Amino acid sequence: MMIDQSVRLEFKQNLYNEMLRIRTVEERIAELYSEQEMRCPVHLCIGQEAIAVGVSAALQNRDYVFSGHRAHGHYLAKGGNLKAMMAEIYGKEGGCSQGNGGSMHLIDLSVNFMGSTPIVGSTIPVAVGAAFTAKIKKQHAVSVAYFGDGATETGVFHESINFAATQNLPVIFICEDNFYSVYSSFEERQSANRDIIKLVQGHGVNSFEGDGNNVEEVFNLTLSAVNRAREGGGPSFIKLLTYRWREHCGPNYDNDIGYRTEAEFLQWQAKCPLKAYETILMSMNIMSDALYQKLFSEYLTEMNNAVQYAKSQPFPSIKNAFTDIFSAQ
Ligand SMILES: Cc1ncc(C[n+]2csc(CCOP(=O)(O)OP(=O)(O)O)c2C)c(N)n1
Ligand SMILES: [Mg+2]
Repeated sequence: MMIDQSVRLEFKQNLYNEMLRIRTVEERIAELYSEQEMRCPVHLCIGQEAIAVGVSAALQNRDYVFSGHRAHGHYLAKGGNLKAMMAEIYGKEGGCSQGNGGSMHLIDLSVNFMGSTPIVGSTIPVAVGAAFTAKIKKQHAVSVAYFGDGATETGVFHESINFAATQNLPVIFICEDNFYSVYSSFEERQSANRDIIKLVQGHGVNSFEGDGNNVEEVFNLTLSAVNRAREGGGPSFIKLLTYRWREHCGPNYDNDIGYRTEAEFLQWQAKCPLKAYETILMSMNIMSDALYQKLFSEYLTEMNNAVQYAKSQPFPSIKNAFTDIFSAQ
C-alpha cells in the first residue's frame, strides 16, 4: 500500500508537536511550582518525552495504558485532558481524581488512560490484568505498562511478566531506563552481570532495546510489538534508554548533590529528543523557527488556560473525604 507523502509528513509533525506540548506543560509546572499552590510532589519527564509520544503514536484509543509516578507525559500523549490534569495537580475538585490524588494519580477513562499510581511496580500487574480481559473478551486491544528501570527490581514485575508469557497476553512492557532509581545508580543496585533483556527473555518474553530519545525509533519498536500482540503473538518488553533532566521529584536541577555529575547531565541534554527531531524536520523543511514560535505560543496559551481553570476550581468538599476509598462491591 502506498502511503501518501503528506500523511507521512503530518505524522512526523504531530510527533514533534506532541513532544513540544508536553515539554511546554512541564516547564510551566516547574516555573509555577514555587508559588506553593501546587502542593503535591511532581515527577517531571522533561528529557524523556519521546517515549510517551512514540509509544502513544503506535496505539489506538481502545488500547489501555497504565503508568506510575512520572506520568504527565504518558497521560497527555494518550489524549488525557490537560485541564483535568492541572486541576488534579492543584488539588481541586475539577481534577481527574476529583483533587484527591495529585500528580501521581492521573486517570482519563475516555481515552483508556486507566490510571497511574506511585507505588513502584504496582500498575504492572493491573496492565497485565487488562490484557487478560482484552484477550478473554476478544477486544483486539493491547495493554501498555510504563515503568522505570527501578521497577524491574520489584517481585511483582517478574510475576507479571511470567503470567503474561504463560497466558500469551497482548501486553507491552515499556521500561524507561534513565539509569537511576531516585539517587541510586545501577552500580549500587544491581550486579554488573545482570542483563534485563536476558532476564525477560528467560521468562519467555520478546525483549528489545532502543534509543528512548529517538521518537521514530520508539514508535517503530512499539508498533511492531503492538502488531504482534494484536495478532495473538503475545507480550513484548521494550527497554528504552533516556535521561531525566530535573531532580527525581520536584522542579529543580540536582546535579550538585553528588549522585550524578553535571558532565553526564550535559551529555544527555545534548541528546535532547526535541532538538534532535527538530533538526531532522528542519532539514526536511517541515519545521522552521517561525513554526516553532507559533506552536510554542499555542501550547503556552493552552497551558495557561488550564492553570487558570485549575486555580478557579474549588477544593474538594469535606463531604467527599470518605468517598472512593472502599469499593462498594
Ligand atoms: C514500592 C515502592 N518503593 C519505593 C518507593 C519510593 N520511590 C518512588 S520513585 C522511586 C524510584 C523509581 O525508579 P524508576 O522505577 O527507575 O523510575 P524513575 O523515577 O527513574 O522514573 C522509588 C524508589 C515507592 N514509591 N514505591
Ligand atoms: Mg529510573
